[in-house]
Amino acid sequence: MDLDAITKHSASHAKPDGLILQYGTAGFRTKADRLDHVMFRMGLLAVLRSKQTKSTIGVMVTASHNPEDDNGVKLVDPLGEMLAPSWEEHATHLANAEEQDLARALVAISEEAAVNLHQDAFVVIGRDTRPSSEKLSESVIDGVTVLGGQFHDYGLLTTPQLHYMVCCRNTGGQYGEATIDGYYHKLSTAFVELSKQASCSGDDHRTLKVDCANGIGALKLKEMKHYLPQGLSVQLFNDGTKGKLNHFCGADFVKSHQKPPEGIEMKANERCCSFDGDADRIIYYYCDADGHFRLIDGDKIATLISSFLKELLLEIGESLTVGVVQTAYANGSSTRYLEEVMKVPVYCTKTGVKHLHHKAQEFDLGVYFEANGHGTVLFSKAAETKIRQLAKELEDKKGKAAKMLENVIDLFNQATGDAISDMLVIEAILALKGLTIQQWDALYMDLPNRQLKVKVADRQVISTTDAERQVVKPPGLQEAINDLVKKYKLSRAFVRPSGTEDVVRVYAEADSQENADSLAYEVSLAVFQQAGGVGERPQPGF
Ligand code: NG1
Ligand code: ZN
Repeated sequence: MDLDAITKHSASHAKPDGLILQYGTAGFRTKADRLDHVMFRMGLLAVLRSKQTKSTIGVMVTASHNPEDDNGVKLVDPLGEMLAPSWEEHATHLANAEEQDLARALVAISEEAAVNLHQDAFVVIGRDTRPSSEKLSESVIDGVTVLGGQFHDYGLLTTPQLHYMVCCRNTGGQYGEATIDGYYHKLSTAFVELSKQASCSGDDHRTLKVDCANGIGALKLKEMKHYLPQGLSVQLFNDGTKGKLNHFCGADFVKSHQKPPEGIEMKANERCCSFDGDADRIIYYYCDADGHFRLIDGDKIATLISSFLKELLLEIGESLTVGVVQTAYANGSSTRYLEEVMKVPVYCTKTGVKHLHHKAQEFDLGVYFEANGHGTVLFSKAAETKIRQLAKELEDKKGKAAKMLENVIDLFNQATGDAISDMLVIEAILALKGLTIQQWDALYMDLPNRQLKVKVADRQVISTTDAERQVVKPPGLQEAINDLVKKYKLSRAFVRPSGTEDVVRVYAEADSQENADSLAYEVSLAVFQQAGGVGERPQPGF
C-alpha cells in the first residue's frame, strides 16, 4: 500500500471534523454533502475486501427510498450478498477515522482480516439517479484506484442489478452474463417460458401500471420493455421526467401512508404497483369498485408466491422444505394465514433483509419478504440441482412442474430482493392462476395497522429482544406497552430504534383502523415519556 499517496488523495476527500457515521442495515446513509470522504474510503475498503476474498466486490451508491438530497453507499459481497458483519465494523472504523489516522486504520484492517496485499483486486460500481450520485461514485473510483484496484463502472443501475453483476462475475458466468443485456435476457427468457404455461387463462393482454418513484426503476424498465412479450404491457408513471425522487410516490410512501402515490391515474380494479428509489422494493395496490384504496404488501406477495411454490412442489412430489421468513412488521393476519391455512412454517427475524436472507438459507425453498415489499425466494443448491435434473429428464406433469420451478429459479434475483424480478414473478403467477388482483387480495384480510415515528434524544436507550418484539430497556416501557395493548381487541404493538433514521419506530395493529391509530398514538406517548422524547409530543389523529 502506498500510504503516502492514500493520505494525499484523502485530503481532497476530507472528512468533516467530528462526523461519526455507522454502517447500518443499509450501509451508510445521510445527507449527500456529508458523504464524499465515506465514498473514497469505501473505494479503499472494497479493494481490501476484494483482495481478501479473491473475488469481485460491488459498491452501490444509493439512498433507496430516502429523500432526494440524501445519499448512501453499501458494499456487495462475492455472491451478491450483503457485506459480512465483521466487515461492517471495518467499514465503520474506516469511515470514522480522522484524516491523520486513515493510513493506520487501513493497515489495521488489512492485518486483522489477513488481507494479502499482493492479490489483485476488482470492484464494480453502480449508482442511482440522485443528482449527487455521479460525483460520489467518482470518489469511490478514486479510492479504488489509489489502492491499485481495477474497476468497472456500470453507471446507472438498480441496486439488485449491481448484486446480479457481482454474482455473475464471481460464478464464471454460471448465474448469467454480467451485462445489463445479460440481466434483461435472463429475466425475460424465464418470464416468457413460465408465462407460456398460462395459455388457458384467457386474459392474454395484461396491463400493469408502475409508479417508478421518479427513480432508476423507470430508466431500467424502459430499457427492459423491448425484451418483454406483447402480452404484458407495462405503463410507467413517475418516470423521473418531472417529479422529485421518492416525493409523494414510491413503495415506501404508499406503504407507510397507505394511500396511492401522486402522479398515477387509477381506475377501479386496475392492477398497480410502486417501486422504491433503487428498485429493490415493490408494493401492489388497486382501488376497489367503491373507490377504496387496497394495499397488497410484502406479506401478501410472500403468500401468493409460497402458495404457488407449494402447488408445484406437490406436483413434483419431492420432499423439499419450504419456509417463510418475516419480521415483526408482518401483518398478524398474514402469519396466521400462512401457518393455519397454508400450513407452512413461518419464522420471524430482526428487521433488515440480511437477517431474513440468512434465515431463508436454512430451507430448500426459503421465501422471505419484509412487509415493505423487499424480498425474494432462495433455492438451496441441492433443490436447484434436483429441479433442473427433473426438468431435463421428464416430459410428464411432474416434468412440467419442474420446468416451471426452473423458470422461477431463473426469474428470481436470488442475490437480493429485486422489484423488477418480483414483479415478473407475480405477473406470471397471476396469469397462470387466472387470478385478478381482487382475488389475490381476498386471500386474507389485513388487520388494520399504523406505523409511527418518535423522536428521542438517543434512540439507543431502547434495546429489544425476541426478534424486536419485546423491549428490555428502558425498564417499565414493555409493561406500559402490554397494558395499552390489553385495552384493544386483536391487538399487538412493538417499538424499536430505526437502523436507518434517527427515530424510534412504533407499530400497532388492532381490530379497526381507529383502534390501531389510537393504540399507535398511546404507545408513541409512552415512548416519548419513558425513552427521552424530544421536540413536539406525539399527537392523536392522522
Ligand atoms: P429501519 O429504519 O431500521 O426501520 C428500514 C426498514 C427495513 C429495511 C431498512 C433498509 C421498515 C419498518 N424498516 O429500516 O425494513 O428495509 O430500512 O432499507 O420498513
Ligand atoms: Zn431500496
